[in-house]
Amino acid sequence: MPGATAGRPRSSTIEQDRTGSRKESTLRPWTDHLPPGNRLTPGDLVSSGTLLRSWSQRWQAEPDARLWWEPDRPGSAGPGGGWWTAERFDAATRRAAGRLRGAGLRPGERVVWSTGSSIDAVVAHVGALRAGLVVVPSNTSYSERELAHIVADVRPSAAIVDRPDQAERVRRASGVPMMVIGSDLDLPDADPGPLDTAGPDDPALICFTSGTTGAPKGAVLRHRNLLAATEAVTIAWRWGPEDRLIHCLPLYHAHGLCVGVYGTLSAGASAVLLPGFDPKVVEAAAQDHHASLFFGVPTMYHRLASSGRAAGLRRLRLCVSGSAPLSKELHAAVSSAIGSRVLERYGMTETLMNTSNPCDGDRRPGTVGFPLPGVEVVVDGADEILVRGPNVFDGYWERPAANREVFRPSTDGGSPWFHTGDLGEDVDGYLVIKGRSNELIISGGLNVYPREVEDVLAGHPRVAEVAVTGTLSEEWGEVVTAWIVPDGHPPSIEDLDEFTASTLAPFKRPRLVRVVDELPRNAMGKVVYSRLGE
Ligand code: MCA
Ligand code: AMP
Repeated sequence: MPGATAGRPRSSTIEQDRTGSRKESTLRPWTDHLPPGNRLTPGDLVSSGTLLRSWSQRWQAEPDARLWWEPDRPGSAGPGGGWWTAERFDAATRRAAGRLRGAGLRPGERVVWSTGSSIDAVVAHVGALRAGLVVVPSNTSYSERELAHIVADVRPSAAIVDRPDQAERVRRASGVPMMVIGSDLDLPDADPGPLDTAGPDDPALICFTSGTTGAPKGAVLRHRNLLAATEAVTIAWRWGPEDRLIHCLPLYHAHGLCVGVYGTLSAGASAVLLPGFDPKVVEAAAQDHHASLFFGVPTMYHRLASSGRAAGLRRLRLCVSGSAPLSKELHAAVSSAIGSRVLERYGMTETLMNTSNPCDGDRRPGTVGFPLPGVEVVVDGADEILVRGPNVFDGYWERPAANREVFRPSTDGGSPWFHTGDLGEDVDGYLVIKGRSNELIISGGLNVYPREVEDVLAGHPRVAEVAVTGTLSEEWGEVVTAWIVPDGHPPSIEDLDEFTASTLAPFKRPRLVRVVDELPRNAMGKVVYSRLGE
């Protein structure tokens, strides 16, 4: 079982890299994240079995607890915005599970879930999990080509979407008749039967994440992975019932879903669920709702700082940044505006949260802290970050070759290590991310794989050769840049936008075009990315 770790945590782990060189991890031990006197063991992290079981017990015990607030949605058929109590959420998710079962969906079947941020969407998601379905979150901006890949790969029985154009796209992408359901689950009520029966080893989510081959792969996350990762962050960040999160991240990525939504429910806390990110709305919500937590990607912090609204987060207890590197300059600017140090952490779709700066203690800018409870992290002799623990997935959906590549046996007889592809350094017990072992571009917290964009652009009639890189940007971290050897008149950005409209999500489309006579290549004929622009 690749994801499991047993026994007491080690403060030091020795591991061998692929070339056989050995390296010792001296990162601070995960026990340093625990409150004084807490004697947690890795087994405790997963002792409640699944998130669903612990949530439903909590909802029954505290039915009046406030869970979610959402603004009034103009045009919504459902009840206006406001607070959702645990009792109401429990009942709504039961009803949702019943409707999905009544529609013929059975435990273990896959359901694509591609929605904006709303309570309806959260209810549909949790209802699907309660019915034992495997949810496949999918970015709402994916084109028909990107959706078709996911649909062909996981062969879902249904899709839950919240926009008519999205429904149309899913229908066309599937190529076969498939049930497409609105996120309000406007289906006949039915007896849900037994709920929350999924076990710790059952798959809960299949999250697509791009691979170096350009074809996104589905990371299968089991219920025990979700539970271990959620418990770890709630303990490390002292997340409790008094907390209130401003949630403005998309729901279809692990950051917004597995940290924002699951963490809120596990901590018995509450969240203000915003439909998107707008600095003015975030500032107002933080004040109006006496929020204590904010989670964002660096682009959000950049926009908060440059709009002068970061100070609106001053009353918050904790502001967390992740998904992409937070520069020391932005860290300093935001920390001074909010009056406390931003807490930076490091995660991945395949592993959920790996390391974090401490909630109590020294938060070091430019670092992502040290392993979260239950997680083991080492930097091997090739500087690659390796991870194992109960949070780590155990493979991509139907991709044995890729799984052999990313999981390597350990030399200590323990679980195999997951090779993250991230390069790191241990600086005085804190992990510093130095880059990637491949050419991944991170734009606004979203991953873009150059190969996928290159493959699409190569089909343009006036593109003879193309290479794609990221260009540094203060706001986005990196912006997608296409280096083009034209065949005739060079295509403009607008030409490329039009050309990629039905094939690439907007965040993957080039923002800059550089026209060149030739691409720098090595003796093998491979493009040397580092020499582009020389
Ligand atoms: C939107 N656009 C983007 C991006 N987002 N382009 C490049 N990179 C992006 N990330 C496009 C829009 O489609 C639009 O295109 C144009 O940029 C301007 O849109 P704008 O309104 O300014 O953008 P926005 O809608 O405000 O979005 C910016 C955002 C968003 C709020 C930063 O990208 C976002 O929510 N990012 C967070 C992503 C996230 O959750 N990542 C976690 C995955 P056009 O002009 O053509 O219409 S990583 C993860 O989950 C792991 C576990 C982890 O560690 O957290
Ligand atoms: P994803 O595959 O979308 O889950 O993105 C995960 C990747 O985001 C990681 O492999 C890292 O490269 C990057 N990442 C996440 N958090 C951080 C961080 N705090 N600093 C730098 N990179 C990060």
